[in-house]
Amino acid sequence: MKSVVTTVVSAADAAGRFPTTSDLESVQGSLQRAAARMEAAEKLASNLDSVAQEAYDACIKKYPYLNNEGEANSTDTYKQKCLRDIKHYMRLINYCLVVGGTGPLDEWGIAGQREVYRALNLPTAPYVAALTFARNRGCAPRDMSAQALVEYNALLDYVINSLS
Ligand SMILES: CCC1=C(C)/C(=C/C2=NC(=C\c3[nH]c(/C=C4\NC(=O)[C@H](C)[C@H]4CC)c(C)c3CCC(=O)O)/C(CCC(=O)O)=C2C)NC1=O
Repeated sequence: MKSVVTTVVSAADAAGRFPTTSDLESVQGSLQRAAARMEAAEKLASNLDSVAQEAYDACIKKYPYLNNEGEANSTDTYKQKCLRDIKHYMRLINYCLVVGGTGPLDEWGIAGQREVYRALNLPTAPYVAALTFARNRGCAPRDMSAQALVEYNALLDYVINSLS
């Protein structure tokens, strides 16, 4: 599993050197943010189903044509898969918050996603709309502390950019 620590250590290792001061500073920075990330992970996990449901509802509201016959939200199976896909991204975000790096999203969410969606003829704009809704919905201190929200939003931005 990739984390901030393994990323820095394996990069130094591949270059045949010990981690530099700036390598160690980047690990230290990440560890200092760990408490905020853990808080975000915990709050997201306890609310993940409703966060995903709201994001799904918002994207279908923005793109109602998806409900038309033959479109990607037209059957019960498609609806379930759409909501499931959004949950996948939220779970991967949760995992990234825990490990302190984007490894889980990169490896399981983002790698190959464009090819998959193209092959299935799925538009990516609704995914962007769903995740952007979640990005604008989180509120500090109501949902989590300001620091935790920064960490959570940064990962949402990361996925949104990968799909935009
Ligand atoms: C862990 C990471 C991960 C992701 C991200 C993922 C996505 C993913 N979504 C899929 C399908 C699907 N995804 C959707 C989604 C949508 N319908 C809509 O109206 C919107 C455009 C969108 C929701 C925002 C639909 C309808 C299908 C089925 C498409 C088909 O069978 O033709 C498939 C094809 C396999 C399957 O049918 O289950 C994959 C791989 N799978 C993964 O393992």
